[in-house]
Amino acid sequence: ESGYRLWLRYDKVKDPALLENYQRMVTQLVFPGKSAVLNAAKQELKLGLKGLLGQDLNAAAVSPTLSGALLVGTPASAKAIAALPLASKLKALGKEGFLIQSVQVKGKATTVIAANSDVGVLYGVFKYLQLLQTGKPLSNLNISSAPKIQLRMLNHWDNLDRSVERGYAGLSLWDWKTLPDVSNPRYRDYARANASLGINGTALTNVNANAKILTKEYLVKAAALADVFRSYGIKVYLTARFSAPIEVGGLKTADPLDPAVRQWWKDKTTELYKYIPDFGGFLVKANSEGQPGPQNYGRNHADGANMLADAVAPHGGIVMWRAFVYDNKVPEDRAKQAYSEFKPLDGTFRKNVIVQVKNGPIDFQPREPFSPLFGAMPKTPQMMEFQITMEYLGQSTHLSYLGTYFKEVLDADTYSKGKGSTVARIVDGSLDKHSISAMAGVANIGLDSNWCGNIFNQANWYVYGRLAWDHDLQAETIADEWLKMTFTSDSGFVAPVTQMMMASRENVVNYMTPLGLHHIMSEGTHYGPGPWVNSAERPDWNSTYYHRADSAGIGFDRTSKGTNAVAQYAAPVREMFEQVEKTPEAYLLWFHHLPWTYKMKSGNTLWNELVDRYYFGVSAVQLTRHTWAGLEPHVDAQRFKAITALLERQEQEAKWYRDGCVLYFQTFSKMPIPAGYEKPAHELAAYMNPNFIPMPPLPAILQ
Ligand code: BDP
Repeated sequence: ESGYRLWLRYDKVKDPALLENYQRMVTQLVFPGKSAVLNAAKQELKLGLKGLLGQDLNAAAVSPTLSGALLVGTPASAKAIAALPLASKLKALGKEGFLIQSVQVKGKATTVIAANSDVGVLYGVFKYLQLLQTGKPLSNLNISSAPKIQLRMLNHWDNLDRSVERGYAGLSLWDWKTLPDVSNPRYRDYARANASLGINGTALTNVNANAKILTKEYLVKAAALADVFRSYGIKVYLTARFSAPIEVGGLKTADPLDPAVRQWWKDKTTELYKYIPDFGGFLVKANSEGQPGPQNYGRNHADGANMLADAVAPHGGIVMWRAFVYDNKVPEDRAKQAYSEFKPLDGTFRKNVIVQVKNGPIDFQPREPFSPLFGAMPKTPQMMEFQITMEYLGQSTHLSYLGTYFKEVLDADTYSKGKGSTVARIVDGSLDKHSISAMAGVANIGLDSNWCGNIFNQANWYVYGRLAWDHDLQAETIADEWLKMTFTSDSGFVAPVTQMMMASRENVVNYMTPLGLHHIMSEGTHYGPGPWVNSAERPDWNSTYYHRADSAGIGFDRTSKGTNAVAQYAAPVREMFEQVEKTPEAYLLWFHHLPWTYKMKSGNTLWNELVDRYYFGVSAVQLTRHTWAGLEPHVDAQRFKAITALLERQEQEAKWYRDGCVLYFQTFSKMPIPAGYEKPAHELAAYMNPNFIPMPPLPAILQ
């Protein structure tokens, strides 16, 4: 029980009555289609039915002849489906949607899984298996589902040497040395897991790109991966290093307006499509954190993106151009930079360019307000970039279910076109009627036996995929689903653990960055507290740049009296953040610098409230540990032990964040830690020592 099987375990249904009922409902498989994708779907369905129900069904019949038939396919691949009156329903489901419906075929009770395309069938099969895995009834089914977002992407920050930038789950899955000759079975299992969520694109390489990926040597390797993923409806994308024409093309410049450079990209792209005929397109980080880009030549982001867009357009490809930019000059407020650089370019991008925006204006912090760019460029499709790998939220050690985080951002109302202009509606393209829509999640997947470094982090991969398919789903529903599929359907387990998960991200916010604090972690690793960091290479890599604590108070004044970052938001969001009384306390210190004695809604002083939150965060983790300890009878020993050890570590580390931050901020507030709270174990100097560790290294079982 290493966790390798993820949520696709397919263990036999435990409840005998339910098993018997299911076995009666599934007696025959009618699945005549034979394309690569349909074969993958069939194989999955057979695997699932064998595991869950112990039934080894062949798929020989062309039409249902028994009650309890499962009829699967498209109207084109299965005559029996074409004969059913499903046309109008199917029409509404588009390219990738599916339906699962209880019907009668010549007097035989039949469940039909149908779609317009083979990949829709694959998604329907996974949904059907999920019904069995989560103990749902199989009678009177009337399910139809279609994705709200077209391109549902994982972004791997994987390097060609197999290291993973901000990866906490081992080496990269992509074994560039043995590709294209060796196809590791993991590639297929990776594709299965993604397809089960509806993820249909993967950018294989780090945004801090290496131009070598564009050479023939590597393109054939990427093509071998694309060959595996294709049967699961997944397209491959690559990161394009802007200076590639110089580095691997031998040109003197990478100026996007230079005809030779433009031609180089066109030729390179044509070559690429020879290897990967359904290549998705390029993902680009340019003029950000030292990466080359069009600004090196006095051009703008649109010049750069459009050049690549022109190269991929004849092949049907797209360009995902990132808005995570900051370079050279340190701005007075980094939170303003993406908007300042991109908003003026609205309307100047080609049709096949989509701007990829991180969820917040800074950088994947435990909590950020939504990026003001969302809704500010109505003529340009904008996609969401979430970070599934938990660079800033405790990496693979801390339990932090990100479903609540993703939902908080997607549900936020930008008011860009009045009330109801949620981030989700901008990202799904419905608000501004865009023809492409996309969402990306920075993957948390590696070679670890459990894929994600921590079994609970599998839930973040899962919830990301589910929300990319349907952002209206609730985080709690998804947690419940994941738990049932990953552990057990026993409510004595599912109910308390769902609650644990739902509270978990707020706990992390509390003991790391409560009340709108941000970017106060240790430098470089981004692990552990570091509010004292003040000597980084760039001022905006310093914690002091962000928290601005002094004897008068704490927080970053982004109101009109400060950097006026609030002006980047549409009214009335702008007014809400401008006025301290109206600003939700979760974002208080993001937008305001306030005195230590500022009176909070609770009646507390700001100082006492801050301390309360830090302590509350730790006690909530303690509670989580106790809850988990009582659940041993429900979980296999291996996974129980692994999670127990991680929760113990999380508690120690939560104290480390709490004590480091509280003691440091106390040097400014000069106010006491309120009575009743346990004293920090050490003096501030001990926490500031870069060699401080709260606990000895991880036990071997977890490494
Ligand atoms: C930051 C990471 C850095 C990434 C960067 C990005 O620390 O490793 O390269 O984001 O998104 O948060 O480009």
